Amino acid sequence: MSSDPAADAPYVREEIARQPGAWLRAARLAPDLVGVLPGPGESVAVIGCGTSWFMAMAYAGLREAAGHGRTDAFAASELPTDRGYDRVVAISRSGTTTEVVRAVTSIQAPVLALTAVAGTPVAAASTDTVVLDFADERSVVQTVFATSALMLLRASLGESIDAPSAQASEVLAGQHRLDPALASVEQISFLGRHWAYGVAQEAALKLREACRLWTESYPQMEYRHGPIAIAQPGRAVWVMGDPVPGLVDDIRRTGALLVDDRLDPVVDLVRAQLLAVDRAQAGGLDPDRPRSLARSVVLADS
Ligand code: F1P
Repeated sequence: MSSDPAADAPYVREEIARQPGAWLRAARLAPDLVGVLPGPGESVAVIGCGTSWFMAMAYAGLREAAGHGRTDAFAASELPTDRGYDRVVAISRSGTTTEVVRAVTSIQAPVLALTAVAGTPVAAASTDTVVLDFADERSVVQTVFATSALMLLRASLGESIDAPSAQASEVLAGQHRLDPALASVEQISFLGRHWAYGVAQEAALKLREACRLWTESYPQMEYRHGPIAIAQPGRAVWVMGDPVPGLVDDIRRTGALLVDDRLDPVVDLVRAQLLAVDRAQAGGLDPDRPRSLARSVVLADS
């Protein structure tokens, strides 16, 4: 151990804290990327793996809701190659993930790569590359790269990132505190609607990766179709974004702890990231190096 406590802090804590500034920086890139980022009316596929796939899902939901055109999100390994998309957006922090490399090399459409590292195999196989090097990370667990990529894409749809950035700064300054009981619940189900479902998936993944918590994630309206049977005292249900009518009452009846604070879903994700790191450290785990994970999954040729 070092005598400087900051030197022993996991990298991911500093990376989480960098998000409000990185989001603004990413958003400022959008106006100069017209013609590179998907334009209105284009039919678009967005791909990634793990965290990057969940950011793809969120962007796809937002872009369609904004009326910019058909936008489908796929795990990179599931991208159909015969649908005639006008453009593919590939999100990959490392730029080395095998499934993403395979997808971008097998598709005819122009590909925009959003990555943290220049000169990688994903960048080499793509038509255009935007490098968010200021959002690269040392932790295996992704936070600031993924959310900054999403904020760039949100900005490209005409959204201002000022409000979510300010709200995330409040979270990092200790406002919008979570119920302390979340430190010890044995299970959390994250619920989201439309684009927030992608964010809910990412929140659940963050807790699985960093602190090995049992988490699940569902579209809000799906939750009553089975998964609600899991809810009970000692477990939690976390609604990201605004809940649909009646859902909160149904959750309360289960006795599960309810989180329903109606923040911007990506800001709520910051709270989930912090909870994941807190729980990891409380449990003696290193949140930067989750069991069985690597910075990217690079597979042997098969
Ligand atoms: C994505 C990925 C995630 C995983 C972990 C490491 O890599 O493999 O699936 O959750 O955080 O990164 P990338 O293609 O974005 O580099």
